[in-house]
Amino acid sequence: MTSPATAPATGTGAGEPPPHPAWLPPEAFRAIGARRVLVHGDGPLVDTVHDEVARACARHGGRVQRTVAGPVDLVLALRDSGPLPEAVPPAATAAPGPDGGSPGDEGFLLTRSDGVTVVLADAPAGLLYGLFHLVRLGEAAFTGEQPTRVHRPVLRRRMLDHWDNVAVHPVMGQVERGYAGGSIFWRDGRPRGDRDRLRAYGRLLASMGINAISVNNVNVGPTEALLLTDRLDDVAEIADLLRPYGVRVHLSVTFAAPVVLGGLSTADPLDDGVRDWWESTTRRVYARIPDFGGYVVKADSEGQPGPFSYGRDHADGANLLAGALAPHGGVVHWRAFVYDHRRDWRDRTTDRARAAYDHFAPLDGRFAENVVLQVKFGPVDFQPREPVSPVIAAMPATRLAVELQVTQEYTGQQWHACYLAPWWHEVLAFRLWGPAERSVADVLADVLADVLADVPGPGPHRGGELVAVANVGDDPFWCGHPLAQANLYAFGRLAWDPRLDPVALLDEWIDLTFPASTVGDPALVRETLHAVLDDSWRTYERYTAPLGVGFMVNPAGHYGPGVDGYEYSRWGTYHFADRDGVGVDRTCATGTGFAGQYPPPWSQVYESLEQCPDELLLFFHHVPYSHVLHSGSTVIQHIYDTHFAGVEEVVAMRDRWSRLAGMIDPAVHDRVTERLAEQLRCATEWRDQVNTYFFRKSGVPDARGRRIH
Ligand code: GCV
Repeated sequence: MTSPATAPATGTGAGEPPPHPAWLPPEAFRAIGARRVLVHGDGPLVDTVHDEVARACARHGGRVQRTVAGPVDLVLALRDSGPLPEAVPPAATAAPGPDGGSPGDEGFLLTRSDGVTVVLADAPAGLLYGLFHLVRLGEAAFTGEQPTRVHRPVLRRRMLDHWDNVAVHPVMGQVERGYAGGSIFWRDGRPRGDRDRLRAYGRLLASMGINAISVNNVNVGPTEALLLTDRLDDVAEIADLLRPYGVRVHLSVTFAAPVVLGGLSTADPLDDGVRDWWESTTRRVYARIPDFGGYVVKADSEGQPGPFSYGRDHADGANLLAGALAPHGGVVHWRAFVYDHRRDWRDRTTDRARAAYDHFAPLDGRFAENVVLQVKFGPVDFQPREPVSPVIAAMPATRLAVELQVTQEYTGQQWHACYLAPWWHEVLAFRLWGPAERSVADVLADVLADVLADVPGPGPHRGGELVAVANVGDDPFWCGHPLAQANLYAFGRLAWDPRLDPVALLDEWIDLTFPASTVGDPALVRETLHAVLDDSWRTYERYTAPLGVGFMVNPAGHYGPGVDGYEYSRWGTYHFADRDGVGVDRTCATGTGFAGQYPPPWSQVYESLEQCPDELLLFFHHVPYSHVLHSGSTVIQHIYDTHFAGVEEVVAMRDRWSRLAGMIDPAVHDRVTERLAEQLRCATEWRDQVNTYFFRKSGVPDARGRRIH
């Protein structure tokens, strides 16, 4: 990509200073570490809880014990580890309140009475999540009497996918779409070997509730393919390091593995020899990694092999792998990102946005129980604005994972401050069958099926999960941009409960990352971080592609503007701007028919020029520049206004940030300052190229007479 020339050096491996603590600085543990704590229970995850508390107590003056000896302020206890210690007040074990129910295998009960705060869990992971919940609460966990509350994750699996390559890819490098240095797992074909960094990562994952990761790119090259067989030990080592944090490891595999690894002449999913190969290979994986999570597969997509080569469909393909994993409790994440990436741009009859629905909707009901169909949140490709994918509404009999992109491929590549949680919140809150019906979050929330029984909308659904492409690397700040840590944190928390509020999540992240006792003026720090981040996704949207049209990025890496960069390419992402107008006609009446893939009312809303929301207008319609938006502005004037406004907003972000000099860690301040300077340069370039392009196409001057080149 056109990476900014000022890219700072990033960490290079074992033996380096520890990375930035992100949202788990020692100070965030003060409230726990100052208490007398009892940790009750056994097993590796309980040991993790104990070690966390012990470290905090060593630093902040408290003490931790595993059997009762004297009074305690905090009990973290597994209920099935024999009789509860007497330190647990009787009220704490009474039936939970109205939001009750059992905590299950990942939840916990939290209560406080008689001056003792109690976390009770039925399984070790619940205790670990309970501990980090206390960290978030801080002193508030130790005040007053608190009635018993049950906390459980809404989604069962909460997963991050790493697009990390084991061997450096000649074009994509060590991490495909990675903007934070090298991989934390791999370097130059070998394991990176920084065990401390992986433990620190496991800790961050557990603290936000992530319980699954995949450790290699979905584009599986020859070296990466070997992780399934000859190099399984490398995967096992990662699994060993992350297990104490309740994180299960998954592997991206190539559908052609029976051929490229097994020496078979075919990978046909209906061939007996192929099935035997997957079964025996998978048995060996579980013999080595008993809690292995499963496979992630990108098939028949962007050059990856798949069942189409054998005249089979994607249910045949996914069920083959699911069958091999089922006896061991594993799952296959089968990606719905299937489209023709060798299109002729002259052909106006086909539409990339249609592809996932066309391929997968007819297969609903045919996928095995342990197949999770992983669907990108939008129909095209992680743009800053797209409609929600219609596939999510079309497959009630299929378990779904909605895939988000935390790595900022199309949202400023961690050079731009762009807090994405408000965007994800819009996606998750989108009501698939209309304003009174179920949202995307509802569809995914199978553990709440009982609660949702009286929520209107088609169903029942099989439920699902949230998955995202990770944004971390071996950068000292994990994410390149220190403020991009907020995206990682917010994703994890939304995966725990997709209904959480993005502004509240930002507050949580601020409280943990910038504890009040460690910064100059806590109120100013909070206010500034909100001023910089709250609206930053919309700011990014304003200075880049307008009104949902998408893909005006530089094709050489997707950073910075390239208005016609994809216009005459094979990738199927066009805006069709000419002298009269711009946008893609995806209506049923005169266009590609994509609007018809939605259930009503959205099919009618998107079909209708009058009803289509402004922010998606050019995704669904080709309109003249003089078309008047709901906002009252014309399309051309909207383009000019938003691009000028977007740059002004970045100037304001930069100025606000400068006031924090001397108030926070100077290394963080400097890094963000540097990145905001680059963001301003790049936003200005976006503004000038987009405005100039449309001025030259349309010949319409800016009504406010500002400078357009
Ligand atoms: C891993 C986009 C990205 C690719 C990525 C692909 C995917 O096309 O640009 O780098 O490949 O999505 O999600 O599989």
